[in-house]
Amino acid sequence: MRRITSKLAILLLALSTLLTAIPAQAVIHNIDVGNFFFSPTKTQVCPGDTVRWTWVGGVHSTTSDPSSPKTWDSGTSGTNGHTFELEFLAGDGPGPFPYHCSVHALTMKDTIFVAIDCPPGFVCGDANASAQVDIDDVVFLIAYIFQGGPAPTPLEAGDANCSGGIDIDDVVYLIAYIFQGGPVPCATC
Ligand SMILES: [Ca+2]
Ligand SMILES: [Ca+2]
Ligand SMILES: [Cu+2]
Repeated sequence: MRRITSKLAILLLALSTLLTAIPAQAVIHNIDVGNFFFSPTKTQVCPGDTVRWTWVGGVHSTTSDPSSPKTWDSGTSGTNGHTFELEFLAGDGPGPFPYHCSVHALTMKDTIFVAIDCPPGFVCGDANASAQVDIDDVVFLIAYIFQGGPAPTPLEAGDANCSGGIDIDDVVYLIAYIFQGGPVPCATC
């Protein structure tokens, strides 16, 4: 058992400046864009997932409808293999997200849906389930990792850097986020 000292905290602060963010492991949903279709249609995503459109023939765009709660526009492209990626986040809401091709607005239409069976929502990094991420979560995680304290609920909430496990890196990540303007804990962990 290790006792946490202020010296360790200072070391963590120093270490955290050397680390770069580990991006979330997102599911990528591929949609082909061609004459004159999006395929497949009605893709279902969970928060944190990315949709990647790939141009397979013709001049097209992927452009959100005015009624979509999330706004995007790839611009038109006629290059085979061209891609446009868009991440859907919890903050985008439950959708649906209708979109179209700006060149063929009447014939090329599709809608992205948020799946109903996504994992239950929680705040990543909110290890103590207080609904906010702050120094208390750092203390909670250190107690869990080093001192046999209670586990985060759900466990994934403590995986601030979305590495798939909980360790000192998550403490470093949280400290960087809270005190140093580091990246936010991943949207889905
Ligand atoms: Ca908290
Ligand atoms: Ca982790
Ligand atoms: Cu088109």
